[in-house]
Amino acid sequence: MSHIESPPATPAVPFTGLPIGAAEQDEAHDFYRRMSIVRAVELEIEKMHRLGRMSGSFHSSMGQEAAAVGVCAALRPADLVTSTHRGHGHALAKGVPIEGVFAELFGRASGVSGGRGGSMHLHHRPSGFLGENAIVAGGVPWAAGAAWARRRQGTDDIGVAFIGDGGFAQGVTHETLLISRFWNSPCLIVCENNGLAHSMPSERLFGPPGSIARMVEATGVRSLHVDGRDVMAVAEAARELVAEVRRGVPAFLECSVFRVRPHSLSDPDYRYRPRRAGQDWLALNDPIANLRARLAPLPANRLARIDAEVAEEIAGALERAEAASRPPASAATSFVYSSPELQNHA
Ligand SMILES: Cc1ncc(C[n+]2csc(CCOP(=O)(O)OP(=O)(O)O)c2C)c(N)n1
Ligand SMILES: [Mg+2]
Repeated sequence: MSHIESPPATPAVPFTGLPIGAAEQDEAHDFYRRMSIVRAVELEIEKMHRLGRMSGSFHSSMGQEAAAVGVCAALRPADLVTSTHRGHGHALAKGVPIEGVFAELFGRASGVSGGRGGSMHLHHRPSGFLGENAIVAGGVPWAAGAAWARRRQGTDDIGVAFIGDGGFAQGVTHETLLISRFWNSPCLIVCENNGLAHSMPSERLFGPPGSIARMVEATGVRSLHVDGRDVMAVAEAARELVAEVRRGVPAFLECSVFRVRPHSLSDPDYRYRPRRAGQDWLALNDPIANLRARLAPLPANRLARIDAEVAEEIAGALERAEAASRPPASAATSFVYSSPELQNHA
């Protein structure tokens, strides 16, 4: 794997991928499980909103699961991740507990942010998940600074900032890349290029998929572009870059992905793309179905077992999260200022 030639972001050519070899079977099944968890959690969140049992905003990462899971597969628990408004997948892939995510979205005290943050402010220090950030590219200097601090403390932990293509249009991303190189901050920026920043096509700003990675490469920062539908390829690219980042140099990874759902629950996306764009893309390119097909010729019961286990895990986590209590009114002013309570009780 190195530079993959620009897979189209919209609508993509059917994606097949190579069969998974024997040596990669265990890992691929693990990736399948992790991507299935992200998908199932977000489907449940959609359902809860439809039923009026959950409130607040929600940005689905359906179709982008392979980027989150592939990148986080290259990380250690102590590595630090920052994320975006579309960050459930990043959180879950980094190991944030499912029940804590659901509870957060239900506004329960047992939520990972005490029920105060909701969908766009998940954070969980014990998993190395510093948090999501609703400010586009706001997580970039955060990850770079945290990584730099860890390096000064003598560790080889790294920081990873997920951004969207819209995040690459933010000046702070470029400033952070430059200063990370200058200060040797071990920081990886992962740009999930889903072809749209809300309704703005990324091609209009940057050119075809892969252009973002090439722009970064031109600044002298090591940069790869990978097909974000292929979790195996993402993990391979991420591992290659993470190994370098751990030595104290920043790096950049562009993943071509696709946003299946509208920008958010309330977004009328039919105004700027065909009504069936998401469905049509998923039918041909679903990263989970694809991996399933690449694994299926071998023992299919192993996949069926994973499906059943994931369904059971999600159902249990959802039930327990919803049954938990809300924070008491008397705690309304907690967490306004920094306090040890903010460290996820760890
Ligand atoms: C600094 C800033 N400007 C604008 C917004 C409003 N906004 C929220 S999401 C979004 C689009 C982001 O696009 P992208 O980074 O590609 O992420 P995606 O939604 O595609 O995952 C915008 C403009 C914001 N949250 N923060
Ligand atoms: Mg985008």
